[in-house]
Amino acid sequence: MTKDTIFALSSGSGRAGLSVFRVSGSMALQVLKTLTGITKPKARYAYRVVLKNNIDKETIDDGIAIFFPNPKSFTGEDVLELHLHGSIAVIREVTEVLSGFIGVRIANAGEFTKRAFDNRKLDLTMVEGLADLVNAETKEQKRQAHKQLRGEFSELCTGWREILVQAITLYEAGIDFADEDLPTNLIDGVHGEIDKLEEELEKHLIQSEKSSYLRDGFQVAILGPPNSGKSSILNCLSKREVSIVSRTAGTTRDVVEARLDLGGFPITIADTAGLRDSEDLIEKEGISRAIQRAEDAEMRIAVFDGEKWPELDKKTLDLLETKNTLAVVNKTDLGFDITKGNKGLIDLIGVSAKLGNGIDELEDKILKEVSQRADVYTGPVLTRERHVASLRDCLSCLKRYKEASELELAAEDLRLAMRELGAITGHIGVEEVLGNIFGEFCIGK
Ligand SMILES: Nc1nc2c(ncn2[C@@H]2O[C@H](COP(=O)(O)OP(=O)(O)OP(=O)(O)O)[C@@H](O)[C@H]2O)c(=O)[nH]1
Ligand SMILES: [Mg+2]
Repeated sequence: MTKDTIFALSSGSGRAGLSVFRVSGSMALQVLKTLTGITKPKARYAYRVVLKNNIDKETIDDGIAIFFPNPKSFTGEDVLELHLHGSIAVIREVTEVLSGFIGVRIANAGEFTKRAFDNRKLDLTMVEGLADLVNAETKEQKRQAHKQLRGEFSELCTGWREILVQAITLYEAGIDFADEDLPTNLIDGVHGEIDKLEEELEKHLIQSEKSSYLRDGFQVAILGPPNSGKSSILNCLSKREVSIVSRTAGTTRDVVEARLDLGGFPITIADTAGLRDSEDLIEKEGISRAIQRAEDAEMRIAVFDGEKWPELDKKTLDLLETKNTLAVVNKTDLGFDITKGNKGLIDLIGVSAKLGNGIDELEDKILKEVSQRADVYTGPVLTRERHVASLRDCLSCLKRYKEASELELAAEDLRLAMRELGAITGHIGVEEVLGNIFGEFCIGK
């Protein structure tokens, strides 16, 4: 059974300078012929064309047509790209005309990429890299997505799998020639290789977990006494009025978040309820959420109230005992000297959320903390839970392998470990994960 030819608007919908339609499948050439009269297109050549309606020969639009003959195309099928004007009327008419061809229909979400996967143009990790690239908000996220799309993680998995394939081959030989003894030095050699592999997988899991903030955002929590200006600092950093600012102590109750891009890193900054002893149930809940958030965050900003200088709030001072906590005193515009009476807090920085003074320095300190961690690991990061789960399962198979009492059992554990690695790249049956992954794409991808 031949597959339907699919098409979609691959650029964003709505009014724009350009709209790009992509058509993939065996009818792509026929569509080109009918709408433009070009019968033998040069591969990947940009033709200036006038698109005419196949029924009344009225002009639909003019633009560029490029034909990518299979298998050298994104999907591995014949692909036609039409670059037209980005008007709503053009988009509507082209959609209508393309749907009118027999065997041509609108693509489902992620269907182009699914075909690329089916035709082995991309493996699963690359598909995920593509989804990440499309969704990347910051430079670092984009860099990581490019790596994955280029296949760096997939190569790593293939290398690991290769080690297991060789080990299994040796075991199979041992099982087939059970009458003769398998030389113990061969088995010892396999043990050694598996030990090394285990070590590498563990190292990769640990290093990669450290970098998970690339995907989820680096978490920073702002804490301090009521009225110290925590919400004002959040608004300054995010350059928006995200959080309510008022003279009333205890204004912020819930955790208020803003996402920023600092030097290419995604950062989530959380403003929290002021720390104090309170009898108010809602405020109490807010304070316990603040403390929870402080514990979960990778970095904390402890804000002291400059209005009370040099009195330093005890609860906020205690925070400084926790790792990665930056001490900040706000309201320097009130004109006090932060070098006096600061109780030996050398790393204290003064800011004024009101005037914006010192905010650059605060940003630099946050960025320094993030980039220090990013330098820890430059290899491909495990960007998905399923990668982590498969590597963990692979490791437990390898642990079982070492305890196996018989050759057959040991070989089976190696095979299961290999399956887990294969599941990451999609080289073995993983139907159930496919739906989830391709569902992340919108139509036209
Ligand atoms: N002079 C001066 N006043 C400031 C500064 N930053 C904030 N304020 C004032 O301090 C008061 C409290 O500011 P908020 O940002 O609401 O303080 P908060 O720490 O979020 O307070 P809670 O949410 O109640 O815990 C407001 O009246 C602000 O206008 C500053 O840099 N200088
Ligand atoms: Mg507040």
